[in-house]
Amino acid sequence: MTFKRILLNIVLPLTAVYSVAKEAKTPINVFSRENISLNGKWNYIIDVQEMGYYNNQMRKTSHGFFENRKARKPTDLIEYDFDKAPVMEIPSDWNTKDERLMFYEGTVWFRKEFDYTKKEGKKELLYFGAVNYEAVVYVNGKEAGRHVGGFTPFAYDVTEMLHNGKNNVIVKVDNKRHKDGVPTQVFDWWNYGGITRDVFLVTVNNIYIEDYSIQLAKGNKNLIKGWVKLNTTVANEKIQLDIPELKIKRTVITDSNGKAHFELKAKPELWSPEKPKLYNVKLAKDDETINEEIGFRTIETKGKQILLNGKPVFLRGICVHEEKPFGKGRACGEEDAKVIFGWAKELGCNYVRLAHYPHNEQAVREAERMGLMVWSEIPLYWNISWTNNETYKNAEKQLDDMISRDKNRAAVIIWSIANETAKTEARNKFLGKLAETARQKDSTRMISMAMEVLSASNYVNILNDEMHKYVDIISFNQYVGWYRNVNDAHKMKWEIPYDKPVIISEFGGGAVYGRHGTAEERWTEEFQENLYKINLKMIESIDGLAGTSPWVLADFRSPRRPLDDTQDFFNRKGLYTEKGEKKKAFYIVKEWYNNKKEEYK
Ligand code: GCB
Repeated sequence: MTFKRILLNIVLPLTAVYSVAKEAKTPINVFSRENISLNGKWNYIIDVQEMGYYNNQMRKTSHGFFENRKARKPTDLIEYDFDKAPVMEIPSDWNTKDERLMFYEGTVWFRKEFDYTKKEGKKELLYFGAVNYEAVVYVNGKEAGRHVGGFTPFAYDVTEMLHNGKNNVIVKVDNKRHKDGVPTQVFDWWNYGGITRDVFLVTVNNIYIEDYSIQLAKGNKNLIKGWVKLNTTVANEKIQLDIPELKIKRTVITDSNGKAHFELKAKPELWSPEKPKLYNVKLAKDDETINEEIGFRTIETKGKQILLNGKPVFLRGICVHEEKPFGKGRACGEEDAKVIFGWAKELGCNYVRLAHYPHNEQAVREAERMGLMVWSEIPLYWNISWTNNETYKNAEKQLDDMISRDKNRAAVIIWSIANETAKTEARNKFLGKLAETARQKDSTRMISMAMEVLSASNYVNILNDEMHKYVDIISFNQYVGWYRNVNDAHKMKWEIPYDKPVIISEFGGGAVYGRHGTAEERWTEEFQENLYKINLKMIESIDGLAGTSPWVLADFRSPRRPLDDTQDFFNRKGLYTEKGEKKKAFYIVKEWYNNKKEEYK
């Protein structure tokens, strides 16, 4: 080897390391930090065969679309041009924004250009609220990182990749379904592709507050317990913690892990659906201040009861998909949440099951402000590859990111690890490990998962699931009246042999708004109304019933629902239509919830 070659061998890898971004732990509460929004207009190119990434031998192409090249001379051959490509408003799904993409599952490239001036002593974290399903992120032609999983945030430290003047971020987004993915190839909701949540450049100091946890200690109404963590393991750094309304002002000091633990005696007014009291909490380090809104409440189970702030509570819930009202695609942000949760409140809810994946952060914050308790779930749905270790890692990462993002939300009372998974040894092992991880991450909340009771011998439905050991709440979905015969409902008995609270996490049936007929005619509002009457009567007798979340708040898009003139690619089990029109069954549930409210006063 020549001297030059040896030198290159040493220098090249070093320059490569230097120019590549570091995956940063997603900074908590990006909304309250100094940031530059990269939302808005992005150019996009549809790339069915991924020719912007692979050559015709399916090897990585040497000139990918991430290079953002331009034809300079008339003889140049470059077969794409972001400047000429159409524009999409981000955040959004691509399916409802471009007719050609309604059913599309594949790759679309997005590009954002922006002006930037370097800031001395600051770091820039490129943050994505969510990209479905896989994202490869480039900054000025260099790869910053890649991320898998469509509903959780991620960030890269791109400080070294930015320069003064015009910069670009290019993202290769791929929403293809995979057998080993989370979720897998089959799921009953629309596989909206795109950059579906906010994109920010979050500006932080070199040493900054990366994360914190501030909640009541488990079961103790007078002790606030928590920690603050810096991005580096530096000791003796001071952080100011201020809760003015509680007259708390503290300086906490980091240990050698860059973390400061604290306990604060206080008598906060407790957060509840009736009075969702939130306190302004300030965390400051040097010239950076983060403003939080924190609610304080206790949540626990006692035998078959759920206790909120020490008192038995009935979860008057509804399942909700993250769909924009009026059929306009993936929901994101406060305004959408206000409408969606407004519908739930009108139904008389104090609780929402956010199905079947973590919803956007602003939605969870809005639920909290509106006084709705939250069940938050990861998309471990139906036929997961239980023996695949990569699948497990993916699931655990999504769980970890969900808990990490929303651990300060008083509204969140349940972490759900799965929905309707068939019982096998491998599944129990996978889910058992996941449940233990959830508990380790957060021992203050309840853990659950939607189990199943699919049939009954002699009309006795027995819930028999090994996972009962791992969960705090026994939840199951049942579809008597829709997938099972409605006439059997009054004969049904339910045996749930565990001393834990029971939630019916789903029940319901479909109806087309405005279609009328007899209670025997499927798809009519009368059919759905009758199904609800019969179900509510049936489930009243379930021992330990502590809550329900009927399926579902509003009609939502699903590729599994093609029946023309009835479904038209919408799951029609909504109590509302996607436009917010109320079906007859709405009033049945509303009345039942009114009664439950009185009962639990
Ligand atoms: C279920 C699933 C839910 C479906 C629903 C249905 O059990 O959990 O995601 O959409 O049934 O409508 O069949």
